[in-house]
Amino acid sequence: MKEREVVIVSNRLPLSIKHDQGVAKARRSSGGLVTALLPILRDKGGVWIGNAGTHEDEHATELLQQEARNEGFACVPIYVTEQEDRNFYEGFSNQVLWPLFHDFIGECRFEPAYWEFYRKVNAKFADAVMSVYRGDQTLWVHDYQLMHVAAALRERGCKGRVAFFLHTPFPSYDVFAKLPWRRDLLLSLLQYDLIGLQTERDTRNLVSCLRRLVPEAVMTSTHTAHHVMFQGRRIVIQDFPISIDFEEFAQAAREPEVEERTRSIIARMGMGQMIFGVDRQDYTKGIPHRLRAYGALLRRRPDLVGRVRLVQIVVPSRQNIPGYEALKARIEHLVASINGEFTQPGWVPIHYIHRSIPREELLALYRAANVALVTPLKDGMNLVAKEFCATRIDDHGVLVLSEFAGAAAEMYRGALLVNPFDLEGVAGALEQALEMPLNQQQERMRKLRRFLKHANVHRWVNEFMQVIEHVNHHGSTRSNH
Ligand code: GDG
Repeated sequence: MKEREVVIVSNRLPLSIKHDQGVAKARRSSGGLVTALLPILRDKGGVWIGNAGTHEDEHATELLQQEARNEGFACVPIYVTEQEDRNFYEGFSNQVLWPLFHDFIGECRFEPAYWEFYRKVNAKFADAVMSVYRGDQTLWVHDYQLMHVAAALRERGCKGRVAFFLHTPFPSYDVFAKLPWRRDLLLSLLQYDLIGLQTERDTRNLVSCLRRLVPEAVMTSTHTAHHVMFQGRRIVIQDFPISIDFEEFAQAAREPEVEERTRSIIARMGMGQMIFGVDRQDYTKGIPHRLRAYGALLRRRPDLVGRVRLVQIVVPSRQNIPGYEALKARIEHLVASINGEFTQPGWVPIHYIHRSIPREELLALYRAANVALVTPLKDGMNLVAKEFCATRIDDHGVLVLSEFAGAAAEMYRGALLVNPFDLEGVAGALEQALEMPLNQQQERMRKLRRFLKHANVHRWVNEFMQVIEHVNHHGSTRSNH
């Protein structure tokens, strides 16, 4: 039997236009999702649909399509207007769904126009899907920006398999219930045949929201999945914890350039130890809490002054959205105040880098760190935690991980789990990590690496694809699922 082709739909295309000395060029973006999905598109054949990230432009379309062909797949770029971008992306996606799904109700702006544009732009994505849809492809839509695409597809007569994966957490009923369009959004979601979430916590939350808000849906559960019968269709809800390309990271960590940069970082650190953090500039990542916990550590352990450093990278993100700039000011105020309190000639406690760094430098920092400090207040998964372990080919280093990151559900045996709101608790875990004997570090790191080697992103894609393949056009699955 010929394999079904795949259509991937995500907010952004895995390609972008860069200007090199005034000449526009299309480049493939790096990132785990792209690495994981490209082999599937190449093997089965398929199309990637997403926002081009530029203004509508025939030349851009040509460049993007040419570059996609070079990479072995096809693409359909979508162009959104400034007004659509403001209301759909900056508005509903990032000032309603993103904060709500991360329990930041105070950051939510429930503007009716946002919801209207969200559906309108999701319908634009659905139109692009219909332009390539022949009735037999598997459609796989990604993330919180596109929860309404299946509903728009159904309105356009699409009866095929449509799957969705949410990269963020799904909140508990008490939080979700604040959304003015709570039932409408769930009804949109129920137009998918398969809804994949990061963790069991998220599937449980979605199921309990459905129970309360869509009581006419009939729910049953097996040990692997939840099934919802709704309007004569069966929808599958299942957790698929996303991962990274473990082998690729482990191999890249061995590259001579990374080795060289690692040696150079360690040499510059002298005899001291290094704690490392890297995050997008986002209030969900808990950067101010982390800085305060590190300050608390230095205050309670004056002997560490001069002997430990925190290297914190903050990558600028979503700068047009209120709240993100204020966060930058808050972080910088804390860095200045902690550095002001503890700096000594020749030693600065926090090395703060506010920009993105090249991948080789990131890998070298992972390798040179004694401790990775990954303390989001809430996170769908958190790939940094997994990347840190994959690059530790020496089996050294300690991962201090927030219990509110999806990754904690899988990595709790090897990491030191913390509540990021408990500053003294995080300071205590840092002390434990900095003092952990090498043999204990190795024991923990080996456990984590063994797990990640197996639970890698290729397995994630294959498992997801297998479940979609078993979901029939009416959304039911074969009895073995
Ligand atoms: C969403 C969910 C979920 C970061 N700084 C640099 C850099 N990075 C790379 C990291 C990592 C990625 O960015 C960040 O991934 P996360 O998973 O930590 O976070 P989100 O961007 O919020 O992603 C999240 C994920 O989707 C996947 O489902 O895990 O919960 O929020 O890969 O390495 N890369 C380079 N330079 C940097 O400065 N080269």
